[in-house]
Amino acid sequence: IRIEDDRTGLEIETLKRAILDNLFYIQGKFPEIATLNDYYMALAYTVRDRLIHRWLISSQTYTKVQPREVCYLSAEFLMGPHLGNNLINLGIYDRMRQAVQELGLNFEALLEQEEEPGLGNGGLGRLAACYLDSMATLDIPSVGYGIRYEFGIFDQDIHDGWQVEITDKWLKNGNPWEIARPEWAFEVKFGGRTERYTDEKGRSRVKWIPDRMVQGVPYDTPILGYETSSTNTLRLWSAQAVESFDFRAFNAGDYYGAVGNKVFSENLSKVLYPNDEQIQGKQLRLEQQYFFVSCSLQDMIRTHCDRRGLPISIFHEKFTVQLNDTHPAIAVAELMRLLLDEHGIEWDQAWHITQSTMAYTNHTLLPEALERWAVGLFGSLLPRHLEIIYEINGRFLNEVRLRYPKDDERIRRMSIIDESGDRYVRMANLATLGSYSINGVAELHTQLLKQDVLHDFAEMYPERFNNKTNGVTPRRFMVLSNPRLTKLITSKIGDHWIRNLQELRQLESFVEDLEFRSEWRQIKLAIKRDLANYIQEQNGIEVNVDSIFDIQAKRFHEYKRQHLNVLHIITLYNRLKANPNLDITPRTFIFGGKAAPGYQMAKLIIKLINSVADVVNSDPDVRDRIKVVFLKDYNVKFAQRVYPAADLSEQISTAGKEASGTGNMKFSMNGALTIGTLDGANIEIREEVGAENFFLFGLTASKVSQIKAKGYDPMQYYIANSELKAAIDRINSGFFSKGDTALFKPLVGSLMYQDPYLLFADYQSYIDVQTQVGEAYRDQDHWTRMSILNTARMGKFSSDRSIREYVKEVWKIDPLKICPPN
Ligand code: 26Q
Repeated sequence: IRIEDDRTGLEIETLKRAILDNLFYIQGKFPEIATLNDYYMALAYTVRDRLIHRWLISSQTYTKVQPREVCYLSAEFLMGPHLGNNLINLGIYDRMRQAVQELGLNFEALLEQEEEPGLGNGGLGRLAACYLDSMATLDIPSVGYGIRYEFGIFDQDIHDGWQVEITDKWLKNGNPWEIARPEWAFEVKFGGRTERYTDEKGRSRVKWIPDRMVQGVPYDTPILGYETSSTNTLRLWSAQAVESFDFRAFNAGDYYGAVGNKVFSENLSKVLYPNDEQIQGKQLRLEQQYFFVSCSLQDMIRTHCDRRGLPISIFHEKFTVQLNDTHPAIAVAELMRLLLDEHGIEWDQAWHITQSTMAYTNHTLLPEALERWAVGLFGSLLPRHLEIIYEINGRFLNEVRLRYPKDDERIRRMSIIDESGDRYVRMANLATLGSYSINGVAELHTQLLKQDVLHDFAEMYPERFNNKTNGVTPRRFMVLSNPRLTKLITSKIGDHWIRNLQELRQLESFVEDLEFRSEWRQIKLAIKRDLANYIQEQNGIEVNVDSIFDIQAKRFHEYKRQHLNVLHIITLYNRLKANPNLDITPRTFIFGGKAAPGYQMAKLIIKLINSVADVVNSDPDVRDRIKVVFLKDYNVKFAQRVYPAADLSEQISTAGKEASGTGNMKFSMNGALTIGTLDGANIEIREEVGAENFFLFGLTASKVSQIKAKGYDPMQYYIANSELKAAIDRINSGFFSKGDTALFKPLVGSLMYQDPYLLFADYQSYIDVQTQVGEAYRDQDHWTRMSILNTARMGKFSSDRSIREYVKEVWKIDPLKICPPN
């Protein structure tokens, strides 16, 4: 017999031996006293061992072949748990389950044990994670660069209906997936001043004399693709004090000063800012951005020049940088600085290299979410970068003047510096100007981007603008999260759909198969039962698994309009109170999501949902026809259980506000129907699944701007619509707040007098279509057909398709096959 190596073997006996070996030698425990976490760690190391060989071969191959690579720069990577995903991508999920069970352990409990790395807020961070999976799967040489936050997105608890934030200590039990590489650290400078000098060739150069310095230490996580050996790197930077600085202060006798410097330095990567879509201009945030961008660019240049021995002049031929929103946009100025000041390259060549390297993805049209930094703050932190930005801007505006003479308004709009009041650096303008490609994340979003936020740039450089509709990875959001559906699909069409999601189309031919429909329905029911049990345990609420599971799970924001959903609930409640025998289709309304800690209105909407839940769930008149559930602490791990359980997915943002949405895709892939507006990727989802399999309501984006331009008056709707009025009055009366009429005033007041997201204008249309949903659900057979067709037609929304488009149309990179270890 042949005995497999404990670190690489894939047979069940080998896996069992390896787990026990890691328990002994890594965790240092005998089985008798090992905790669940010890076993989780032993299992995780067993999986990691099997990644490492592929990982080393991958980097060795990249060093040898010197392929063109993409570096995905993102302040957030919302990875979710690694264990299950790595087992899927290694192709040993079932075998490992077997091995674990033969050791007498509970496989599900071990998967559940992993603390998720929540290093992101929501869609943007999760998109970066899906793209890493697809880049590895498609054999694209790539690196993800970001920040190793010690505290990720906060954990959410609910006290008396209110959100309470708890620090996320995700590293408390150690992280088996990362490897620290202190030998590859870089220094990052802050503050101080610049000096001009003449170099040995007599050229005028600039030196930056900082007043602080921080070290960035890389922590690497392997990212294995599905059914391939390509294993790329997620490299996250952790801030550490620079030793020499400590010693200087220490030698001068200033021990406390030295320790203070250490504290300052390590603060940098301490915590993820929990805001999405609303920015505050905090200095620490800019420090974080510059910190990880500088480390990443230095790392690329070192790889290029030192490890590969290539000239800096062809940097842009070997590297392209994708900027995930403007959070890393300082990269434009930093690469210029490195080329000019550290490598002595002339301006024009440096600008050519920079502009040929950077590509920028925009994720938002909301004006309040566009990043800008006060010039004073910016200049005191990054004096050299401000000089460089002024120079870029001066040269650029000269071109604009040549092209559009005497158009001062245009100059003001296009300037990187906003001078309309206090002066700000506009990061979107910097990113746009510094990039060879600028893209939006859904067709509508790209169109509005070109029409609106970046209109002048799109007019001047139309060829640089393009659309890349978002996608999500079917490995995590179907195979891993929905094993039952995966098994059924695979039994009918084989398993190639996991790599080529368009093959799901073959399911269309099973729509007429009665047996198949019945299996489809039973699977959805079984998954709903699981979620119902969870709800019973967590919330103490009993829900009817035959009711419509109507789910809205996403960050809380007024533009996403969770409160429109609440107005529907209250409307149904009012109808039931008025007519206790009303025959309505039973529904379970499920919400999940976090609010930014400083966003009072979003927090008040959470409180409203929980207040309505308390009343509705305990009112005997309702007779269990409607239930309202708020599931706390919605994160990636939990989302994987939620998407498969939905009958109805709520995608109800005001048209023109949601850049794309990606949760909408995850729901629909798992057979939920969507109720949604013509916003973001909803439009394209509806195009794919067919209008007859999608519940559309609401104003279009152009109608929304028209109405706003004419002067929108929500009060007119309130007066004219008795059910809307009754719903609002119900909240106002204190009915949901134990008589406290003040509690929801800010929310109701905002709706009645401003309603910036047009809830009132869309209310009736929403209610009407919800009625159609209720009716459609009664025909279970027809609903099942629609559900199957949703899954069958979602192939476009695989992140593999998005990445293929980036590769072909933006990055121009060739795939590089990695030889499997023998
Ligand atoms: C910026 C500056 C300071 C502090 C925080 C931020 C910040 C952080 C995160 C701003 C925005 C975000 C996140 C934005 C986001 O998630 N946008 C979503 O991106 C998805 C992927 O493209 C889209 O599908 C969503 O429509 C979009 O809202």
